[in-house]
Amino acid sequence: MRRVNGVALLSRAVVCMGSSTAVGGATQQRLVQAAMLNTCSISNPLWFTRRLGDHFGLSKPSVSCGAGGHVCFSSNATSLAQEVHAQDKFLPKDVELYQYEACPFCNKVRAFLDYYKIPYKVMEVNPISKKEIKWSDYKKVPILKVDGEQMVDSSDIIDKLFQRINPENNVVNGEEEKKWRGWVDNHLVHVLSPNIYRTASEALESFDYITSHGNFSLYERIVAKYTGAAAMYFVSKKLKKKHNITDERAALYEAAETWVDALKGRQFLGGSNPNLADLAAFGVLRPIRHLKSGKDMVENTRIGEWYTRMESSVGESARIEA
Ligand SMILES: N[C@@H](CCC(=O)N[C@@H](CS)C(=O)NCC(=O)O)C(=O)O
Repeated sequence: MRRVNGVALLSRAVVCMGSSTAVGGATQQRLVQAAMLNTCSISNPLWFTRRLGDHFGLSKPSVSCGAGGHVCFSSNATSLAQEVHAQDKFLPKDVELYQYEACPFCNKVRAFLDYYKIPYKVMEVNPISKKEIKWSDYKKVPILKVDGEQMVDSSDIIDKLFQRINPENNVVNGEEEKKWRGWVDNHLVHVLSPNIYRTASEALESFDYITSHGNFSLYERIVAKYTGAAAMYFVSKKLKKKHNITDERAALYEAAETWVDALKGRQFLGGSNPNLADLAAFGVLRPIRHLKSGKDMVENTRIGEWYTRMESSVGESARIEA
């Protein structure tokens, strides 16, 4: 039977539905290191789960990921309205996004590119071999190549692109926008994994989505779907504790309501048009929107109207054929 590096597969597959930050940084590093040392038959989900369990110690530090901009901005600049049409200032010839389809950080970058109508090619990375990003020293996704220049880390990528679209502005974020971009990376993303792997059927649904949208071989797809779902069902319970979540759905609903409250009756956090925080929140929620957790969230909270406004504001994908 073909043997694959199971921990690597799973750690990479799961990261993209919100776990990367939850199990990120040092812990993820350990997973990958462990993966390099251990190979196993991934036809053995119990082994798989146990190995994962070994590496998900609750005492391990949570690592925040890519909290947004470091630069200050005037409050007027929080609305992106005028900039949507400002692309005559930024006309890259070739934009390539190396990504996992279901990765929340990649989806943040996609939401930005779509909103700004910046045509981009998608290079779907195989989470097991990662051969598509062998050329890079950076081993995570997203990676954006803009006319040959490598950009990494979703928030940094967005800051850089935003600066290029608005070269005359030497400031990027208003305080409110910055705060909520941080909230997306440091809170909202952590609430997603316990929800999408909450029950066995939801874990299967999520892995069906991950494996059918990702760059997996047929064999990898089948094995990852079932072993991944089983393992993540258990791992998500640990993640819940780690992030002090008692009721994952309640936490998701609360996050959605918190977001709606932050809008303070405005169409978007940016006012009449989305700002970078709107795009970030929309980006990370987009992959779960049509899973059971996303449907529940829309049915049970007030977030649906904002989400629908975001869908029409972001519009069609700017993705072009690679
Ligand atoms: N702070 C980074 C986090 C990126 C990240 O953790 N990406 C995950 C996928 S969602 C990853 O590539 N993990 C490493 C792996 O798959 O091996 C960002 O915002 O871009």
